[in-house]
Amino acid sequence: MKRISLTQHLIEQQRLHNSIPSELRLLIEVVGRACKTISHAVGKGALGEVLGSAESENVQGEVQKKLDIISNEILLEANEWGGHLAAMASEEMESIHPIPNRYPQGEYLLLFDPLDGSSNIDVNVSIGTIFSVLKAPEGMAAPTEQDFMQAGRRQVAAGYAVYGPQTMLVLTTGNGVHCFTLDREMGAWVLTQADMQIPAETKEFSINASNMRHWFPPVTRYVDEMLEGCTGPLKKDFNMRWVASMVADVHRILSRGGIFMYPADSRDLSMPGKLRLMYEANPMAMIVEQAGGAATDGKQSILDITPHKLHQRVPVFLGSKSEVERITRYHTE
Ligand code: P6P
Repeated sequence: MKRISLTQHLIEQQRLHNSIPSELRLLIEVVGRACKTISHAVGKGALGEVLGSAESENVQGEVQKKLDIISNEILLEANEWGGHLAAMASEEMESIHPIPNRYPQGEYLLLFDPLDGSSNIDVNVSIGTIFSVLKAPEGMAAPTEQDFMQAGRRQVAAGYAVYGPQTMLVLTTGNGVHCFTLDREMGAWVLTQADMQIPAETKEFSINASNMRHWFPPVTRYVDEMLEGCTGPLKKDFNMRWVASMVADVHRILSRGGIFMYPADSRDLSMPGKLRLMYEANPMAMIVEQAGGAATDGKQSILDITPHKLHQRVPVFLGSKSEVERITRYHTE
């Protein structure tokens, strides 16, 4: 494959599809640069005094890791001066972060989970940054949380960086999913896979099986059938993977197929599942659908859900289309 940079890719995509105005291209390049800085901080580990927990909790009531806060700050500082954004929202911040008055306000809203999978930071397992881009409503003056309450179908871009053996950036602006690898010597994102496609069939599923006793019947039926393997109705054996880092699990699924599940369960009906709609489920759902896969909450496409709260949770079933359709069918039967 011809090795082109993120910038050249975005400019060529703009010529092809007229879907990446210069302000959006600037936004994506700024986020890409911020992810390089996060990758550098993450890569230092103990040498950079960045491991372990901060003395604080986030809005989810989760203890924040030092790198959660560092990554959040990196994204805020990288994006607030460019004039392309009206406001930002983050898993690590209770309310939205309007662009300070000293900077020009742009037409985009940026949402992110600055460092997803942070329970894995201190044990050197892959983690990542997830981001979603919406357009600010026409005529919006001072941005409010309500301006962010747009269905995932309205995202103009979505992506993630995965900090693993390689640092990679996976991106969609609505015309396919494209993957870049960080060339550390040049400090540049280089296109290494265009038009990623998720295989429709798979033999691999991802779920935290320790929650099995809390699952609702459709999930229990679906997983039981996979565990029965070639002796059961599916007549083939399956494999299980659970990294407990959504970015790592989704990247594997994008690369070789699979189904990722974080269902609601009987423990707390007010918190359906663990993953957040606006900056985890929605961006990953756009990426997966653009790669020929599917993403539902068990009933409908995640991208069609009308959001009500910035940090609302949603059950997630995403990946190989035939498998997502089957477990969704089990929920509606
Ligand atoms: P559990 C990480 O904290 C995260 O939000 C996702 O990245 C991951 O898929 C999930 O939670 C892991 O949850 O309950 O298995 O620890």
